[in-house]
Amino acid sequence: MKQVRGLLVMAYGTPYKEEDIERYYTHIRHGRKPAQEDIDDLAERYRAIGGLSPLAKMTEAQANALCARLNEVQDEVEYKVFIGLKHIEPFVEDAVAAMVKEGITEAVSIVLAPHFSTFSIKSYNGRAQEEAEKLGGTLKIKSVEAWYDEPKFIEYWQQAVDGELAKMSEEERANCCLIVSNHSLPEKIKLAGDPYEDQLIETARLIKEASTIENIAVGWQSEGKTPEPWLGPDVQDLTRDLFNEHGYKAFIYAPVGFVTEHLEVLYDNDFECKVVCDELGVGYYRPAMPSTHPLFVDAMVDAIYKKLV
Ligand code: FEC
Repeated sequence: MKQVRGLLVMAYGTPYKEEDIERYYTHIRHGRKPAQEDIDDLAERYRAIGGLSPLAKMTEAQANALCARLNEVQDEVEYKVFIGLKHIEPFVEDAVAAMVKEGITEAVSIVLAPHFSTFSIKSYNGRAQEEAEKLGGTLKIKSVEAWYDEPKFIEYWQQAVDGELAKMSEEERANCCLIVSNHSLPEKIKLAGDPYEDQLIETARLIKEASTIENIAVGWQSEGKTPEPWLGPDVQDLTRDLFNEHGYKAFIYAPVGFVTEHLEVLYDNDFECKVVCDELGVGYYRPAMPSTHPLFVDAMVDAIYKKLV
């Protein structure tokens, strides 16, 4: 019988039903209940994208696709998948406990977010390692830290961007700009030398190099509702500034820090950025997110393999 290796797939998590919104948001705010106005605003955004986010279903589909592919490309070990979420059950700690309970001693973990930050990937990986230690240290987890430059990840986005260019009129194609973005984080991460911003810039550079797009800009989106300064420029302001400066006729949005359609893409891009484009009278284009595309799944397989050797 083959040895079982745990595959811990970690992701943000989303409310499963409307009543979960308050506790989910409270967890995001480290246990402090947000103002009722902010909870209502979030509930309204979920309603605007059809009630709830497709994220739960997609995280499961991505984790299963990754596990199936890992079992297809090798036959030394059998991968068994465990999903661990940041802000709702099954939490990262639940997934680690389930692996220990099954007697698994070796695992590899990956976060469904390509760019490293102390606020994101480091915190997921830290929680997983801490729980494994707390449960006796029998489970050893090798954690992938970042995969923003994986060649197949870039190839996915290159094809996606070129696919949008092909849909444009001649006039739009000659006057368009690609906005590559990630979730904003508080600006203070830069003080501690966090590589998050540089990694996004590098993803954007690699996409530009691989695709036929000529104009490209880097922006931030989905910033939190807290008073501290967040990384900018925000994608909506950036759209207006680029339009005013260059008179672009169309924008392609590539929110490469995310890996599937969910609230931050369906609302912050497809609604908020589209409103700006409509106001300016320019074309709005947003390619499909990677989700379970074979190139994307293989990019994660490659990142895992690099961690294991
Ligand atoms: O579809 C869904 O239901 C959930 C989509 C979702 C993803 C996601 C990814 C990231 N976040 C990151 C950082 C922060 C920080 C704050 C924060 C707040 C929220 C709120 C919602 C939310 N995030 Fe998120 N994030 C998603 C959803 N995020 C909802 C709360 C309301 C709001 O602000 O809109 C804290 C702000 C605060 O204190 O209020 C910080 C980062 C990522 C990408 C990496 C990852 O996926 O882990 C970084 C998906």
